[in-house]
Amino acid sequence: MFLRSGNVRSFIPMKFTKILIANRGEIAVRIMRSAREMGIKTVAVYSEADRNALHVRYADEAVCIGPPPSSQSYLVIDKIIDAALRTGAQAIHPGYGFLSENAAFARAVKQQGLVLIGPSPESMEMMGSKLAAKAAAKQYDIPLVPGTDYAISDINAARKVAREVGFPILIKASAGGGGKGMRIVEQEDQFDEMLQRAVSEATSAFGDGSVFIERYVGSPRHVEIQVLGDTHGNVVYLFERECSIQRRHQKVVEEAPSSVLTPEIRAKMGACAVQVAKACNYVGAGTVEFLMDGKLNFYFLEMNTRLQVEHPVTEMITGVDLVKEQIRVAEGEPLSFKQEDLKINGHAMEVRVYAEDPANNFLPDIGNLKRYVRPQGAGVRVDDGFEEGMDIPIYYDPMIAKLITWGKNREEAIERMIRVIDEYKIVGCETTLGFCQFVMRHEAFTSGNFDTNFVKHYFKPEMLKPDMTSEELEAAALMAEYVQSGNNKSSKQRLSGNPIQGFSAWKTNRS
Ligand code: MV4
Repeated sequence: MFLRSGNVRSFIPMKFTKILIANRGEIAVRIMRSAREMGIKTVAVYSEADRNALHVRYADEAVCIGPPPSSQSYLVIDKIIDAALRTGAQAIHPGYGFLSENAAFARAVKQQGLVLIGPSPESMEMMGSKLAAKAAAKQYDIPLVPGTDYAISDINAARKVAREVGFPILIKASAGGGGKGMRIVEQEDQFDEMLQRAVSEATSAFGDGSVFIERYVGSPRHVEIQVLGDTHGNVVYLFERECSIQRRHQKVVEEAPSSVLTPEIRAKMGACAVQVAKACNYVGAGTVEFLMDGKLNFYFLEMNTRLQVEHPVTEMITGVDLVKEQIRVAEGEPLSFKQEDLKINGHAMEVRVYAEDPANNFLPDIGNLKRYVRPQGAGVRVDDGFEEGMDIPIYYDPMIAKLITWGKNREEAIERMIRVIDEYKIVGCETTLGFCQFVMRHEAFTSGNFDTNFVKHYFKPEMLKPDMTSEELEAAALMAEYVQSGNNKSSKQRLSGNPIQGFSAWKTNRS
C-alpha cells in the first residue's frame, strides 16, 4: 500500500500492525499463524454459530458480525469493513470463498482507506469474466481450447464454428467458472436447443447470458500454476499443482509437482501463467488453471484471483510461505525472492477431510467431534479449524481439515499419507478419510495414470463400509479396477500383483 500525502503520491511501503481476517475455519487460522510470525496483530470476525471456533480463540481480537447464515455474516461487506475500522486494522485478508473474489468488496475496502490483501478490483473483474480472460490470454499467444473467444450472438455463425471445431463441443457461460454453467453438445442436431438453454440458464444464474463454445476435451487433467505478483511489476510462478482427483468439481486430492510434466512443459506453462498474470496487472497470490490432454497439450482455462485451498502443497515443495508473501506485497514490498531462487524440493500430497459420507453420495454428515486426534510426525501438516468436543456447524462448507504430507519423492509422500490417514482418529461423524485412503491405494493413482474421470470411473459408494481397515480399503481399490476393466486379463494380472497400464494413456514422468 502507498501512503498518499496531499496530491503527491509518495510511495512509502506501509507496514501493517493489525489485520482483519474476513473468513472462518482452517484458512482463518492458517492466515493468522503467518501474521503472528510477522508480528502483526489479528482480528477475527465470527457469526453466532462460530462463537467458540478455533479462529476466534486464536485471534488477538474478535468481532461478532451476525447470525449463522453467511448471507447475514461472512458475506456482508459493510459489517466486515465496519469491524476493521472499529478495531483499527489497516488491511483485510479475505481467505478463499466468501468475499475473496468479489470486486465490489475490493472496491469498498479501498474506498474506506483500507488495504485488501489480494488483487485489484480490476484484476478480479477481468478474470471473473471467462471471455475477458481468454481475450487477454489470446494477445500473448497462450494456448486456448479451439472455439470462440467472444460471446455468441448469431446462432448460425456459432453453429458454423461448432462444426469447424468438431463435436462434441462444450458451451460455457462467461460468468460461470469452476464447472458452473457448462453444457456438452454431442451432435449438431442438439446444438440450437442446447445453446438456447445455456443462454437462459446463464441469464438466470449469473445475470449475464454471454456464452462461448470450446472443443470438448474428453479425459483431461487439471493442472494449475501458482503465481505471485508484487506492485513493482515482478511476477513469478511457483510451479504446478495436479488437481485431477475431484468429484463433481470438488477437489479431493491435490499434489505438487504433477507426475506427468517434463521440465520443458513446466517452464512453458509457467511462462504462460506469468503472462496471464501480467495481462491483468496481477498483485498477490493467484492461480492460473489449465486443462491438459493425453498428449500433454495444455490450454489456459481461467484464473482464480485468490489464495486456494490447496496452496499448502506448493508451500511444502518450495519452502515459500504464500500468506507472508501476500501480506508483504500488500504492504508495497517487493517479493522476497526471484524466479531463479525457486526450485522444487521433493513431493507433497494433500487430501481434504470432509464431514461427508462417501457411502451415501457424499451427503454432509455433521455432528459433534467426540474424538479428534490429529496424526503427527516428520513431513506431516494438518491445517484445520476444529478441536475435540466441537460441533461442526451446518451452515458452512463441511471441510474438517486438510491433511498434507511431504516426501523426498511421490512414493514417500503417498506412503506417508497412507500412514497418517490410518492414524487420524475422528469419531462423531462420517468423513472422507476412507475414500482418500481408497485413492491413495489405487493403482491408477499410484502409477500417475489418471485424469479428471478417476472418481466417476473407479469409485462406487458400495465399495466403502464404515470402519474398514486400511487393508480392506486396498482390496476395495483392487476390486474397483477389476470390475471396471470388465474382468479382463490385465486386471486379473494386476490383482495378482502385476502392475499393468490403466484406462488412459497417461505416463508418469520420472525424470
Ligand atoms: C473443459 C473440459 C473439457 N473441455 N473445457 C470444469 C471446471 C472448469 N474450470 C472447466 N472445466 C472443464 N472444462 C473443455 N473445453 C472439462 C472440464 C472439466 C473439469 C476440468 C477440471 C477439473 C475437473 C473437471 C471435471 C469435469 C469437467
